[in-house]
Amino acid sequence: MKVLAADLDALCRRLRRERKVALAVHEKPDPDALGAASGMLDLFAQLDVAAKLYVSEGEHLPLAEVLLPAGGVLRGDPPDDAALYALDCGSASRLALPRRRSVAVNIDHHHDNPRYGGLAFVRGEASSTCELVCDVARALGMRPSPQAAAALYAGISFDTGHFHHDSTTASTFLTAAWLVDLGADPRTLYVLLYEGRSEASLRLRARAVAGARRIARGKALIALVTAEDYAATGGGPDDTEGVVDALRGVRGVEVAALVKEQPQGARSRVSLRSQTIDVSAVAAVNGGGGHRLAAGFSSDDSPEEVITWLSSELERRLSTGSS
Ligand SMILES: [Mn+2]
Repeated sequence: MKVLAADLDALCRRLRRERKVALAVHEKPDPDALGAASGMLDLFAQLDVAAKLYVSEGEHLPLAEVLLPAGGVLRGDPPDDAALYALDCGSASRLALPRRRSVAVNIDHHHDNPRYGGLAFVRGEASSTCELVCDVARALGMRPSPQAAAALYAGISFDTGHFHHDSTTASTFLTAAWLVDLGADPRTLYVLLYEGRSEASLRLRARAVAGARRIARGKALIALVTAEDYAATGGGPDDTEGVVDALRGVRGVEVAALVKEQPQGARSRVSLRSQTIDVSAVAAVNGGGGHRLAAGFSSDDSPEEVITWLSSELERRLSTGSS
């Protein structure tokens, strides 16, 4: 029999003993966070443990009707007697919960996760939290339901840029194949995640790409989306998926950034993608975070102010080659 890593073994023992569990994910949850929640809800259901996902009022849950089981989510604070599981969240302060409270279990793949919580199952090199949840399921000898398998596959696809980021390993493909075998449909999930966008979204993305600025002799491209662009196209801040990846894919570009004006909350939101330097360090200067090659941050400065700062920061980092 294969010997489990100590943290995974401890987690499996703990899962079997739980009575009542609250799951939580990072703010502005993505399909990896929600897929991981769906996978854990399914495991707890099979283990006969009461579990719900808790999120703050007003937090948008993308593709929730597909990724999450009906009745699996509650708004507001989790009950005090439930063990709190943090999923896909690199820092306890970024959980999408109304109040901070102590984390019992931390399951995540952010390389800068400080291993907070009573028990941390963190693998900085893993493609996604969904892949880690699959590792947990296999360690328990359990198989996700078809709905959970679909949600977990969606999370892996999303966090790997559909199986092409450098975190994509043979295990990632084997896990994806396992999930397809259990009922995840690759075609349906691809359409759901990457197609079926509105015409407004296409026109908004076209404007963003057309206006992209060259920094550091073309080693960086920065695109800007403002309230004016939303008004002109009918699109919104959620309609820019893929812009930053398209910029990064240009020959000679090492870093791409998308700066978005936000109608609510922080004034600007920035997504960073890199082929070389560590952009999570750039995001961290502004209180953001993420992965080495994909990170982001929010700012109360105007988009133009953010671009000015970002331009000189990237100019400096790309000229010295420092990361
Ligand atoms: Mn993730």
